[in-house]
Amino acid sequence: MKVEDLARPTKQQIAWQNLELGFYVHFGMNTFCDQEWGDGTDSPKLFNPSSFDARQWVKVAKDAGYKYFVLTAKHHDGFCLWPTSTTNYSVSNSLWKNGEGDVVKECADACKEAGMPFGVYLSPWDRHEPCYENKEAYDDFYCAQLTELLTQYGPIVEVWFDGAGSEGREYDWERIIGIVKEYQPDAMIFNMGQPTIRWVGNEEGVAPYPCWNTRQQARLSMFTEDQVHWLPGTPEWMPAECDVPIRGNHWFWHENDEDRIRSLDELVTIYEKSVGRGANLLLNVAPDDRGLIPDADIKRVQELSQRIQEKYGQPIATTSGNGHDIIIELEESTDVNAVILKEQIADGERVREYQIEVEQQGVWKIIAEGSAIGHKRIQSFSNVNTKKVKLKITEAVGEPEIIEFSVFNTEQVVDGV
Ligand code: FUL
Repeated sequence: MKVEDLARPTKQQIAWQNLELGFYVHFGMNTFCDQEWGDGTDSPKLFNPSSFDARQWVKVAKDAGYKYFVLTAKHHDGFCLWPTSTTNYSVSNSLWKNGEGDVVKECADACKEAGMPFGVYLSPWDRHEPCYENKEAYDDFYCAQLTELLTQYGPIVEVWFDGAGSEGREYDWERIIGIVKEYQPDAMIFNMGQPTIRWVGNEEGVAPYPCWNTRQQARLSMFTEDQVHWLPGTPEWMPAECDVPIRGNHWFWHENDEDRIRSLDELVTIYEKSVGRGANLLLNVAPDDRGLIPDADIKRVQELSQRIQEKYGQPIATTSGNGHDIIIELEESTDVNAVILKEQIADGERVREYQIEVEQQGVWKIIAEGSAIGHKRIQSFSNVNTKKVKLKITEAVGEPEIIEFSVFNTEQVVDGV
């Protein structure tokens, strides 16, 4: 392959990849019905959070270092969290705020105040809407909903098109994508139509390695092995997003369910296997039926952010540069056990194979190897004592451009963090 043939990101994709960590919020009718997939028959009167506070949600995210926020404006049950003109099945018919409330607006406003990019999830599959059976009528309906969301709530960072339930169903993607491009041209489009970002292929928060930033192997949903059918003009460069709920297999809140909260170690591993493999991590933390994120989830979110800081907040040494061999010389012999690598993705994924070497008694020794670097690669290895660490790129397309090569000892407790 020639360097000019490498796929390259748009500046919007680069900006999105730099966000790395997203906060996903599943909230809606299911929150009040102890279920994950409502069938669209639950009464809107059931939606009635007693202490709803979108600012609390955004604060939890912001304080823990999340850089974007995605809300389920409508899940598969069809219940809309904003006062839409398209259906009565919405907050307008609930008891919450006497039907005057708007969850989407409160989230968008809280995000704006916090400087947090805001995104929306709008399920194509709709189990409530009677016109879902009629393709043309539902395309109109869905496009009207999307237009409301993309025109009334300020800038949107990402539109999350969930493939679940839509296996085998055709929507008017040309028209849907046209709406996104018209009203939110900078928004990322998740996995359907003419996407700019793709689903990683599981709900465990784990990217395979290597996770090249190209379109191969994308799938529509958990329920089919089929690849997604995308419109012509879909870009070659297509970074992955790893979505995962903090409570195992539960996207929505359920009572007495705290024992599903993933352990800190599991979450750290998820971070290392998502962000550490060049994907974004979209961690779902669900508010309860009061409309608040429960303390137990907040505690775990905070612990995770602290652990990430402790491990990767402060490198022993860092450098950058172009070429096939990049060496870091430490001030003294030190125990090291991890590196972070980043390449200049604007110029494509040039690195195809690399090794990490350390010098011991004047001899270079290979201690780790890999292929993709892309936006970010976190790689751990057994503790090794050395004064010199080398990134040796053994296969590349064109000249490698490394914008970060950092060395860590992740077992060392960093003062003051
Ligand atoms: C899936 C859905 O079916 C789940 O309920 C959840 O919304 C997840 C993010 O995507 O496809």
